[in-house]
Amino acid sequence: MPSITSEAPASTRNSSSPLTSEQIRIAVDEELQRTPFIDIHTHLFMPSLGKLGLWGIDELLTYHYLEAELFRFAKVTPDEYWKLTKQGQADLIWQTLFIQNRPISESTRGVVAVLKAFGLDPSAKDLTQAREFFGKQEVSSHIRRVFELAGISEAVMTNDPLDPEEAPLWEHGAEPNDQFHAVLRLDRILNKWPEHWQVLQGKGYNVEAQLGGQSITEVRRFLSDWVKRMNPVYMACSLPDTFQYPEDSLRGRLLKEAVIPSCGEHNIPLSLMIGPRYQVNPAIKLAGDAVGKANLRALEHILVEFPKVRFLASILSRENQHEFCVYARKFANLMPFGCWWFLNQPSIVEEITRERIEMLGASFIPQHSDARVLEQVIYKWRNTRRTMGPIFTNTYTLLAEDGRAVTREDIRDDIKLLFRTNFERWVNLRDGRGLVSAA
Ligand code: FIX
Ligand code: ZN
Repeated sequence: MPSITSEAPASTRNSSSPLTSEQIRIAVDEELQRTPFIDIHTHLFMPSLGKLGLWGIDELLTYHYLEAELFRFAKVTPDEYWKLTKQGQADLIWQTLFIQNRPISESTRGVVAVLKAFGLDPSAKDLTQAREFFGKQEVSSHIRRVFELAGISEAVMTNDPLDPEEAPLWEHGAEPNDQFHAVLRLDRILNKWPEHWQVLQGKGYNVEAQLGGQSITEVRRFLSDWVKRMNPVYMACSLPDTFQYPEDSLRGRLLKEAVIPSCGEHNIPLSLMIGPRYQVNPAIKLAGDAVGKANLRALEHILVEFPKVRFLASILSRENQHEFCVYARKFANLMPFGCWWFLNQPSIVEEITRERIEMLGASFIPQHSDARVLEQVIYKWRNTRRTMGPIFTNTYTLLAEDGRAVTREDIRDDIKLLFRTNFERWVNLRDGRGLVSAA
């Protein structure tokens, strides 16, 4: 597994001379390999958040993507599966998807790539060797090694201020880590206010079930308190495929009157992740979510109403991607990111990325991993680099054919823009300049 080298490849010495199409291909692959990416959306956790952080072979195998695939092959019912121990579940998935059948799906092949990256046997008849290896790892040094193998410098987390396990860790002062950035995730507030308003009330915020009285002011105070506590690079929420805006609803009011104004006040973006059809099959738990085509007029109305607020957005349905790309041409305060979840398949990543380059140039963020288990970043970013190589080679070959000489510097600068600087600027990370003036 190539790791990120600091020294530039020998052929970079003439980085400003025009490249032939074969040299373009080599330069693209080398610059993709040597540029450390920022992983802008994951479910990974910094070491001080303890057991929330998942890693090792049993967690890799019981990933909800693989659980969904297990139920297609094995006779086991979900009820029977959930009664197994974590190791029992992992053993069943290994035997079913990796021994009795061939690991040819994106997610099963990913586990093969991770085992290979650590020199473990991807054809082992059981998990003894893998469990022994991961059992010996110390989490902080393991994280550094995994990030190096994945070619990422840092990962952006998903942090839920209303998660009963996570919130106390922050309230007691979770130690920051320079390889992780926090995100204030607001699904419980925006999508499940009826079930959660009393948690805020119990923490001293004077809020009400129907958002009466001081509720909006108090939600904004809650958000400000958590911005101070977490120092998030952005706020985020996932919204269903049925999401409408404006909407005369608790969610509509919370977005319009509290969350988006708070992002403007704190000069941080709001990430809108639109399109899941939640829990179409609750029996398989996290694996039970599906996808639906969203009405992107909702996104359009938000962008028009809040021109001074910066938005990140990822849309889950493949059928929404073209209009999503057109919206990014209309609104400079919209930063499209990633090929999310069911879109993170090479065949679809290629289609989406090519149309984004054709319509947006290098003014978007091509990918995030959405990793839930630490070592997944190794295969998710390996696959991204493998898919992006031919796309960028084609892009620069066309530019050279149409008459503009292409240098290695051009390629390096665009890869850095796409996988680092666009995000750094958007969230004012380090000395980034916002691409859109702040509120
Ligand atoms: O809302 C989200 O952050 C989604 O990415 C997750 O809920 C989803 O389960 C996932 O991990 C997809 O890759
Ligand atoms: Zn996610």
